[in-house]
Amino acid sequence: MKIDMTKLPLGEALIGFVLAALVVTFVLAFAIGNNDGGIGGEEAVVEMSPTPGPEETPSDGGTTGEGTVVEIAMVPVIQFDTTDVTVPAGLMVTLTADNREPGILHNWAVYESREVAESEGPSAAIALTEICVDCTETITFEPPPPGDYFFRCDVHPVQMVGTFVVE
Ligand SMILES: [Cu+2]
Repeated sequence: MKIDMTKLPLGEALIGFVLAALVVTFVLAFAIGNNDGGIGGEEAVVEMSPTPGPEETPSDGGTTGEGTVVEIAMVPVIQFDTTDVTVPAGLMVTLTADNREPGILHNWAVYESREVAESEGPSAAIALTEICVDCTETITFEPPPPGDYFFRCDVHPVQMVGTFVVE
């Protein structure tokens, strides 16, 4: 029993020594490794580059990727529902003229000016729809350079007039 009592602490002391040595070795190795890393290593820089994605389509009021959409109606009594049509320059215009006045011939025609319309008539129109009754006409045209223009119904050139603005 006495031998066992003395052996046990000795064994524990040995194990403790070995463990301590291992710990010291490990700590030293870790510290050296850390130093090596510190000397040779540089801070990792993660560059945030914008991810290339699908280009966003600019949204312009009243326009689509294909151009500008305009709707105008002829309504009782012998009038357009608006006297001002404004479109951006450089975009094709798709204009729909909706004749909602039963039994009455109308069209929509845009001219350089009222004077040109009155002196030269529909042959001088920059763009125009067919004269028709109870109908809807759609035309596509390239707008003239920025400026103020004149539109009318060729059948009712006094009552049905307005301003076409390209800006
Ligand atoms: Cu008319």
